[in-house]
Amino acid sequence: MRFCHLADCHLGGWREPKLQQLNLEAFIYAINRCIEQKLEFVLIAGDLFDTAMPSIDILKEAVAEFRKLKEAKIPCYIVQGSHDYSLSGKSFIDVLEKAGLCINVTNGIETEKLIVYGVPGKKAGLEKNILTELKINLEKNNKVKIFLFHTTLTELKPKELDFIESTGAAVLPDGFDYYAGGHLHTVSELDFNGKTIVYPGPLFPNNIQELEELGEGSFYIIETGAKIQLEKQSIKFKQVLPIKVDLEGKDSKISTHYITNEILKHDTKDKIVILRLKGCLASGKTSDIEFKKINEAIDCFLLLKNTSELITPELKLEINIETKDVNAIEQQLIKDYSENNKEYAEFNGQILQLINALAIEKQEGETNQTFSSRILSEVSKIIDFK
Ligand SMILES: [Mn+2]
Repeated sequence: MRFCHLADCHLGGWREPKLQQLNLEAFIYAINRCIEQKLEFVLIAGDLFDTAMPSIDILKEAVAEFRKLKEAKIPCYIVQGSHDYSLSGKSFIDVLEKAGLCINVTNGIETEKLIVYGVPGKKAGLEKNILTELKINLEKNNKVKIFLFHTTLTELKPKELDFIESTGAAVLPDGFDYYAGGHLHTVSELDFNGKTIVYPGPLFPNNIQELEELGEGSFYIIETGAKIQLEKQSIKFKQVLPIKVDLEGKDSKISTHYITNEILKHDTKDKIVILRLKGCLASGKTSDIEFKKINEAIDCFLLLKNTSELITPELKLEINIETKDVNAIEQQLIKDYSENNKEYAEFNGQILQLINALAIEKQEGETNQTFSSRILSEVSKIIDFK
C-alpha cells in the first residue's frame, strides 16, 4: 500500500505575494504527485492552513486541490495543527470535512484495509496531556495502522529548540505501522523501539530562517509491506541565496550603494536572495538605506531583507537576557527600557498592555473604518486621549 504523508503546509502563511504563491504551488505539486502516482490516500499531520480562518483566496485554491483528490478517489485523512486549531471548533478544517473533502481522524476511523487514529496539535503544546493519557486498544488484524500526531518529540527536537515543551516518543501508543508527525519543521526519521516515526518537514519553508536552512519543502511517500519504505520527496522551485553584508562603521548614506555592489558580486538571477545586514552604522538610521533602489538594481526572483542584526548609533539597546522564553524576553526588554527612559514614566507602565491591544488583526471583510475604530477603542481603554 502506497500513501502520502505531508504536514505543515501553512497555506496563506507568507504575506509576501510571490512566496505565498510558491507555497500554494508546493501544495498543488504534492497533490498532483499523489494523483499521478495513484496513491491510496493522503495524510496531513496538521497545519494545513496558517490560521483557523484562512482568506477566501487561499481557501478557493486549497478547495480546488481537495476536489481533485476526491475526484481521483484518494481519501485525505487529517488532524488539525497548532495553527489551524481553534478551541471553539471554528476551524475551516471542519468545513472541508462537512463538504466531504477530508476526514478528521481525531476520534479514529476504520475502513476495510486501514485504521487511522490522530491527535491534533493545540496551542502551547497542550496535546501532551492527551497523548500521555491516550489508551487505544488495537485489534490484531491485517489492516494497515497509522497514527497521526502534531507535537514535538523530545528525541527529534533540534538543539536550538531546547526550551520548547516536548514529549518523549515513549508516549506514542503501541501497535501502529507508521507514526506520521507534524509540527516540527525539520525532516526526520526515527526508529523508536520498532516504531517508524517521520516528520516530513514543512511542505514549503515557512519563514526566512527555514528558507535559509532547509532551502526547499518536502513530503514523504510511504510504502508498506514486509518492510516499510520511506521516500522523501523534495519540492524546490527556486534556489535560495543568503548574502551577509557587514555595515560596521559605515555611514547610512553610502550604504545603499555599498549593499548593491556586494549583492552584484553574486549570480542572483531567478533566485530568492536573503540579505542579512549586520554591524553598527557610524551614523544615520536604518531607514536611510534605500531598499527600493537596491531592489531595482538587482536581477533576482525576490529580494528579502533582514536588518535585525543591524544597529544604529541612537538605538543601541544593551540586552542581557538569560531566558529564551519570548514572553520573558519581552518583559525584560520593557523593564530595561522603562528604567533607562524615566521621562516617559507615565506611559512605561502601559507598554505591555499596548502591545497586546495593538496586536489585533483586521478581520476578513472588515472595512478600514471599522478596523481603525476597533483599534482606537481598544487603545482608549489604556490611554486617555482627551
Ligand atoms: Mn507548523
